[in-house]
Amino acid sequence: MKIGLVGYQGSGKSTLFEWLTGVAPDAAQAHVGQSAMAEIPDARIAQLVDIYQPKKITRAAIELVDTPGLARDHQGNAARLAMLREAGCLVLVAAAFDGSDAMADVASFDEDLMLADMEIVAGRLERVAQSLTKPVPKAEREKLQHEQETLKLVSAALDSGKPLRESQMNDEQLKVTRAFRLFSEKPRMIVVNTADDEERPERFTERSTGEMPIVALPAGLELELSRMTPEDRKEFEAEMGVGGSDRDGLIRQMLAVSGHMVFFTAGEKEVRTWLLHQGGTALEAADGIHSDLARGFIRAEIMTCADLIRLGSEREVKAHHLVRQEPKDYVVRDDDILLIRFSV
Ligand SMILES: Nc1nc2c(ncn2[C@@H]2O[C@H](COP(=O)(O)OP(=O)(O)OP(=O)(O)O)[C@@H](O)[C@H]2O)c(=O)[nH]1
Ligand SMILES: [Mg+2]
Repeated sequence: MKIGLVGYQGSGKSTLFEWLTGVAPDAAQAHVGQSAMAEIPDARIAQLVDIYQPKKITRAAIELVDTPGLARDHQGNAARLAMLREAGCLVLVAAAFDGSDAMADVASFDEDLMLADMEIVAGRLERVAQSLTKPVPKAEREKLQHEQETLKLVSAALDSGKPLRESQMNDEQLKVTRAFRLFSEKPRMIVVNTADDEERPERFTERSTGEMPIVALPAGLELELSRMTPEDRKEFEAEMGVGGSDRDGLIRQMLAVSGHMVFFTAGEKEVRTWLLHQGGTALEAADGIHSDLARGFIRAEIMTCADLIRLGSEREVKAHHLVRQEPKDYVVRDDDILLIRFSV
């Protein structure tokens, strides 16, 4: 699952990318963008490891994509965003140092997303219109006409300056727009890259909403701190009166904004977290592990991390009748440990 780091030139995208992934971006590749994985931290993993002493620990990861900086005059930005068509969410990195106005960038960014969408929609409308001038079977013609109608609505909404996530569309129309993976429909969050000596980061974060979470941190300083030895870091932090930002929390927030979550599998062989989209079922979870598990799915045996950690062993959880038997369509929850029973 991809998460795009986007923003205007020099806002600190590559700095944030390196802090979150530990991979230094290659300047020679900056114009095409690059990606690296960031493991999703979870404090529960260490507790499960204490219980199972597994041979192997595997954490689910998200793919972060560092993209070329957007131009403030909007020229060429649609092409720069193109590599993020498949991204599950967009993280706007907005500079708030050296006199930059981060919140103005947020507004400008929405415009760029809509401009990119307009290009995509206009291109498709042209092709649809062309197809309709030729003889096509009736069913195909009706499908194209429906698509044309929907795209015209989308185009009108974008023209009036309305991002798609704010447009009211019915399921049929959403099906059409989703296929195009339009940018102004994607969930997004903001990372305000503050100056090292920012005194009131709340002036940004207090504008945070459920629709658009805002985090503020000094990315350059964080990257420097992460390169220090723990001793040097402690000394530096005490001297400068700074404390590190919550890197783990930020990665988890990106995961949540993208509409995903993790579930667990646990045993003596391996303790592991897996990605699943929010609202995903036991069958989809099984399929994520291996398609054989989905094909031969019988049931999922589920306990929660909370119960296991509280009671200390699987045996105790069973003795308390806290292992549930769940069917294919069970909606997996954040704290669930799954064991999939299947037939081959
Ligand atoms: N003062 C200050 N400067 C920073 C901070 N973060 C990054 N910079 C500086 O801003 C410049 C750009 O940082 P990058 O991380 O390369 O920015 P970018 O968004 O990847 O830039 P492009 O890819 O060129 O668009 C560098 O000179 C950094 O040292 C920060 O938190 N504070
Ligand atoms: Mg960069």
